[in-house]
Amino acid sequence: MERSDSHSTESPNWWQSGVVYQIYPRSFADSNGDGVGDLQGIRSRLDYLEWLGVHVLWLSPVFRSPMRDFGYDVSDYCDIDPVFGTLADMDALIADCHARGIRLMLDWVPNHSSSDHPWFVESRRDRTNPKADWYVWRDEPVNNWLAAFPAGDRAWSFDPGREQWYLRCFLPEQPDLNWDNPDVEAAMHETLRFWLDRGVDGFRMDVVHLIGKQLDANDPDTAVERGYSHVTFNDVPVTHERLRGIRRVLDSYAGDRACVGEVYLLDEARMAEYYGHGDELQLSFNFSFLWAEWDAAILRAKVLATLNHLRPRNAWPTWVLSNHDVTRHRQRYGGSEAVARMAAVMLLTLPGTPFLYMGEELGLVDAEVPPDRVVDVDGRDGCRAPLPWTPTPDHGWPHDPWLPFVAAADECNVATLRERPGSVLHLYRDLLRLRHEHPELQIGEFTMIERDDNVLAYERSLGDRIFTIALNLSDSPSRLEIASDHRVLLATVPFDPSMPFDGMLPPQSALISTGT
Ligand code: TEU
Repeated sequence: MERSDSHSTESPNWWQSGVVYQIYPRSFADSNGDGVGDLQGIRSRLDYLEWLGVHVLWLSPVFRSPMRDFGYDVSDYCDIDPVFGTLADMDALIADCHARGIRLMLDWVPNHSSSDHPWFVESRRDRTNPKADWYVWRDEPVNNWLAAFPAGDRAWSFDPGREQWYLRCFLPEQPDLNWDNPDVEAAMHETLRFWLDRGVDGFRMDVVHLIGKQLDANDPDTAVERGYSHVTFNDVPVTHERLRGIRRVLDSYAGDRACVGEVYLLDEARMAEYYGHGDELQLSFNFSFLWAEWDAAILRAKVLATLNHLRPRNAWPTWVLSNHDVTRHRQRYGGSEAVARMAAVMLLTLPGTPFLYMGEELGLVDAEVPPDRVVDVDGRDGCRAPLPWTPTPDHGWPHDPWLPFVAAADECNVATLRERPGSVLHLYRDLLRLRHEHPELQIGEFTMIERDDNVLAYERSLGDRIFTIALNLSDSPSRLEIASDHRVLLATVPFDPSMPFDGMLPPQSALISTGT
């Protein structure tokens, strides 16, 4: 058994002990019947989220936007898009969440704005206006970088007005802000203050590792030939200085305001740098883990690599398997409900903060989106399908939603699964409750149990109390060495809680046992 203790902490912060639930607002709940989810819709469903037991909400962007990237193209950082509601609705949502003890994080998009943002409208007018240097303008492209989308595009677009090229690591309508300009940095800090003053608890920060760039550094030719975008290569020292500036803004507020960065680097060592020395991001996503195969040896290696790089920095890990950009993990892992259940046990018991993506608690896979209903430039519509609330044909949506429902919505919906004890929804709820009740599962030491088969097993402990978590990813039963006083607390297959645990793990199952 190799010990690989995570650091523990006596009184964890909310962003360490909590579980974050990502809402993609367009697809969560529609209050006004326009087919798009909105803030009042979220307010009306807080009972459900409280019943489920999540403690933190992260909303994908709800700011004013022409929606070419469905909100990740912001035209006003300090207002709510009318499709989602009003500033008053946001104030009411913040108040409602806080009244229930739920924290609220918004999604801040610092690398680029919309081309409709007044800053860019002014910047592109000519080469001498006051905002001329707020975006990245050059007489010609100065590197070989590719944009994230449309796939294969150069990261530079020509503007016929200025007769110059501007950098855009995403759509042409998402010009990159020039963070080398201190006025841009100050203006972006103001946008944070705007929301912090209104009481939000923190931010998810979109591609935040892109706010520093070295324009004269080309990406590897081989990567460009294969069509890889610049996003996963961008990693330069100046970004860290800027993250410290952002952190100072957060820390100037009372109430433990926090951020989680979307650091899209597929390498744990480089990702770990973005925590700084307790003075940059409090949390960073871990995409290397998200993209790992469903294989015990691979998952074990990814977990240990993550902890090995974060532990020396006293940095707190995050675990995420699904979000609004990727095929849902149930589908990526082969599609069975057994796998969805095992993944839930893992996600909610690893040492660090778990991020759930709305609908994974229903065991959703992606929707099939017919070609005439495709709206996203990067093929991401399937994981953004509307959340089915009821088994009725409208699935609780007052109007046909903007994207089709998942095929299994008649079965996989909130109302049906809530009424069914033992459903995957109840499993998530039981896991959240167990985690909430037992500090061992939040801040306990972590010890990996080394094995040479397709079983992922580890312990979480505080003092004498030990929780053993085991996932048998194989198709045959497997035995776990276990102390004789262990009892099963939770399992993804039926079990008898009154019986001592004999150590046998059924195939394709996961369990949590405890003893002293
Ligand atoms: O995603 C960053 C990112 O790298 C993705 O574009 C990813 O490469 C792609 O989705 C894979 O298909 C963030 C947001 O999460 C995403 O929704 C935005 O489109 C993007 O930034 C631009 O803001």
